[in-house]
Amino acid sequence: MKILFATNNAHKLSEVSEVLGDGFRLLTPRDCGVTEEIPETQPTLEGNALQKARYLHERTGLDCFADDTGLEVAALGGAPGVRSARYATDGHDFAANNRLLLKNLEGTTDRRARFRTVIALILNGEEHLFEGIVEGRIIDAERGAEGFGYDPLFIPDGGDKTFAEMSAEEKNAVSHRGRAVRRLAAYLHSIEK
Ligand code: ITT
Repeated sequence: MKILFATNNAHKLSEVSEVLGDGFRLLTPRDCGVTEEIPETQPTLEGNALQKARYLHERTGLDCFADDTGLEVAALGGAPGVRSARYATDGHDFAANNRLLLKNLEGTTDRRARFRTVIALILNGEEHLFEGIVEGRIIDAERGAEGFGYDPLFIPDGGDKTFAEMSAEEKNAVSHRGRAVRRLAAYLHSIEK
């Protein structure tokens, strides 16, 4: 099955294609001639995921899906949440975001946090949402070089490695995105029959 993934994030693309496996061929916006930044201006993950998927669907007419993800930190009232990409600056500056997160948590003993992914799928003109959550905690200094974004600061419950110390396979097995994508895949398989 051929399906368009509305992302400009290469890390996400490789995580998602690994979980979906050989049965799916993922197209990118660039493959379809869309090279501009896809707008994400909504106040919720659900709103942004739908906005990205609708934007591409309107331009290409193809079945497509988008993922919007946020890191929700308990002691910060759920921040950075939907603003995770632009926490410290207007761009996607992972290092600056991580520095700001550590600064805002200085002296805080409650380190609980979770990643939440919402996937919006538009298939045959109909919209569907899938969610994946992983609970964990924020450590006080970066560890590991794999993954992206806040991965070097996040340890999922039940282990002691950060996401950035895990292989892609290990991260996908427990991550927010892995969970959401397995739900998406189950749905796509169920309607293929
Ligand atoms: P697209 O919108 O093009 O898909 P993006 O990087 O803007 O890519 P999001 O808005 O979904 O993606 O993600 C917001 C930010 O959250 C992202 O820039 C990272 O800093 C962080 N993030 C998302 N998924 C993550 C993950 O699996 N591990 C660590 N950080 C992540």
